[in-house]
Amino acid sequence: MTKLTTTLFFVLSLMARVTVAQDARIQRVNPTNWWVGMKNPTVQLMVYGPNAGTLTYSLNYPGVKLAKTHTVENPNYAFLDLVISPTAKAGTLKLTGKRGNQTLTQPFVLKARDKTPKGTGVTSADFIYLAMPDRFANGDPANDKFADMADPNADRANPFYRHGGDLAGAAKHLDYLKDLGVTAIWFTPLLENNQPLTNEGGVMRSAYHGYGFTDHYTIDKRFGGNQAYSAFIKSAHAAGFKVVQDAVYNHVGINHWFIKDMPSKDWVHQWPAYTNTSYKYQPITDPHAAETDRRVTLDGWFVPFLPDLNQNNPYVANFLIQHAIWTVEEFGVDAWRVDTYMYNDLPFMNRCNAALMEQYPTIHIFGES
Ligand SMILES: [Ca+2]
Ligand SMILES: [Ca+2]
Repeated sequence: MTKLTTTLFFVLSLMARVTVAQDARIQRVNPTNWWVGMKNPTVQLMVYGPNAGTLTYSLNYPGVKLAKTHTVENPNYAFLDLVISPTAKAGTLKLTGKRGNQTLTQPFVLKARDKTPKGTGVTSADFIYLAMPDRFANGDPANDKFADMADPNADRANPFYRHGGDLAGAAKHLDYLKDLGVTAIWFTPLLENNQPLTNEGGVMRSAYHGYGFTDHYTIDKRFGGNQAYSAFIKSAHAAGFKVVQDAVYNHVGINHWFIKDMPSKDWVHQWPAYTNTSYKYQPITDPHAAETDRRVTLDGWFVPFLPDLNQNNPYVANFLIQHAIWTVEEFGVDAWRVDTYMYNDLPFMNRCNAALMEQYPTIHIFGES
């Protein structure tokens, strides 16, 4: 190439790159929907996509105000504070994002609250049956494994692999649970765990236990997805059962979509070198404990593939609290079991529990210790 054409080539490729960089897209909004008539009128939307944080947002919907847009380190995120007045009607609002001559619109659904009881609670009179859905009953062999998932395996002959159990299988065995005298069903987590096989204790194991969320708003398709959970809870309620959800605030799966492109470096607890939690409660309960020991217990990672969320980051805290409320409202969950309670930031837990109980005063929350 001549010098001139070489220069022209570089200028053109630079322009092409600049044009690409200017394009913004919205790929996700979390929560995926909200409701009118909630006790707390505000909801913070996490908007994600290439350069989604560089757009100027607005909306025009009666009774709903965009109070504030927050941007963070990563230009792919915007956090939008919506205030929903008690007079707002259910419907689909359109978020508009503008930058230069680019305009994007993103629908966001505000549902009406249905009248079915939610957060009714469990008591010591209940007989709670803990089931691991992957291992309980397989109602649909077609959803046992998917080639597009990070762990595409299912094999009942291998104790470390998924076995194909699902919500359809559990729904078919409500009579069995009834016969046992069970009154409430608690599943290990059902949220998507699109995690690869991981080395635990020298053995490659699947995430069939469910404690490594990779998308808070999706029930794993190997369990039947969101529709199967709604359907299961409807039939369980109709048969007189309560349903307890297993909540994990402390950590997520290393494959969580927001871990792959974090809003900010402090989204999770970072250490100069990998630091595991000590699994010791004494530094949390002992008023004379050393601060360094407290930090290791609280902020060390549960295992190398479950990053420890920083609940002191206000966007992380809002994300988790809103997800809890969304889950009870969306699915009609009765009670709430909190995983690894003591490894969470305890003032955060108090705020989170208070927010759930403000909306659902009869809900019961119990924690793992
Ligand atoms: Ca299955
Ligand atoms: Ca922690």
